[in-house]
Amino acid sequence: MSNGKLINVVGLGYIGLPTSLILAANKNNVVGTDLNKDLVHMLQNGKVTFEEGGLVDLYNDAVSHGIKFKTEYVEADIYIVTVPTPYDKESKKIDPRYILSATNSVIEVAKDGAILVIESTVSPGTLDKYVRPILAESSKKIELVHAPERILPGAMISELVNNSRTIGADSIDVANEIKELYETFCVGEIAITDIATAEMSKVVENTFRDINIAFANELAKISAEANLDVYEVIRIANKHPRVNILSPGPGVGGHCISVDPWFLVGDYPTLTNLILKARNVNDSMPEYIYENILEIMRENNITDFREVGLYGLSYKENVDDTRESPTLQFLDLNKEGMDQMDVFDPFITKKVVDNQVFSFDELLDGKKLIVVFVAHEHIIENDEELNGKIVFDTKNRINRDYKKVYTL
Ligand code: SAJ
Repeated sequence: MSNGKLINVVGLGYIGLPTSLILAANKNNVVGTDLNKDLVHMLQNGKVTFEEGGLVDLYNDAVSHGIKFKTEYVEADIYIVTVPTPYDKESKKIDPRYILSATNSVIEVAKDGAILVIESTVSPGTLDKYVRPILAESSKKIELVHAPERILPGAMISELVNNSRTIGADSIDVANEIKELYETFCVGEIAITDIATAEMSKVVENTFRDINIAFANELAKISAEANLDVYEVIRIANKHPRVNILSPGPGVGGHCISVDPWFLVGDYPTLTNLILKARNVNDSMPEYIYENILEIMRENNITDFREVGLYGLSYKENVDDTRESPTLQFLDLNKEGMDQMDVFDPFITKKVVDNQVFSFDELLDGKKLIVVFVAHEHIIENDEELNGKIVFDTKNRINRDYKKVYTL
């Protein structure tokens, strides 16, 4: 691109920040906008706002190419909106407030003929229902595009470059202009389709994954009942050329896999039996972990919950995002003894739960049982610190030497 067009990326969170940086690092004129003054101030003063491999180097590259960070929207040719899309926990329907606010702000400052690219994941039909009517009322001609991202937290930069992408647009010319923009950094296939299909495919991708994780979790319960090692069952079954069973765990967290299926359940309640059941299976895992902890305590004559420590607060390995994390789901159960279990996560330096401690030594001190909810590189590399302990390794990743290890 870099044909003088200005790109305003709106929402500098887990998706928007890497996206704005990689666009700028690839010679696009970019302004990153976020309403959070502290966040913008950090970015204006040489600091990135979350942990992600390669993000600091990308930030420095983007700054050297002239990226600017502001709290206001600017007059631009292309807007890329990456704001949160929460859902209402009761109705399971999308809460479009941030999308609507971003769209209204874009209309205020956009050049006539600008392109509004919504990357945020939305439930199918959202852009037709909420965004198009606002654009239609405006005297400016603003083209709408939906380009959902597929990047995996923990591998964001490489996935931004290598993953295929979807461009949903109303016209091929607009689609090609945005395709060209993404091609300045993306080497993956860029598939062009209509907006509604782009909305549905994104939600479907994450729902597919949620169902497959639920299958692995249900298989863990069955194998435990059958006195079988679920990991050996999966290892053997996955040798089939068309079988790829995922990994059981303590639950499904994050702002994507645990959220997007609910968009379909909320919009199609009479049709989403399998999707709903899979959500229920995954949401049952924290309680299943608690039952296993009680069993392990009984078996090892541990009666004091203060002798149980929980490792991991983020929603998955090597990220600092705690949204919907299985550990938080577990603690939200408010079961007996949970308030006495220390919790530690090397990635989480802010206090997010009452009984959080801030060093691995403090977690280990006085504990007989350590429950591993998240297999960060940190505990894989420091497994010997667990020697002599009883370990409930819900991710089946910890070296078992010199430890009494339980798994799912
Ligand atoms: N999990 C399991 N077992 C598995 C895989 C994952 O229990 O075999 C758990 C993880 O521990 C975590 C949760 O599921 O708690 C989700 O983790 P994830 O790595 O599956 O996915 P996310 O949420 O980090 O990223 C997903 C990705 N979607 C797909 O893989 C289809 C990513 O490509 C999307 O861009 C992202 O959602 C998103 O933003 O939508």
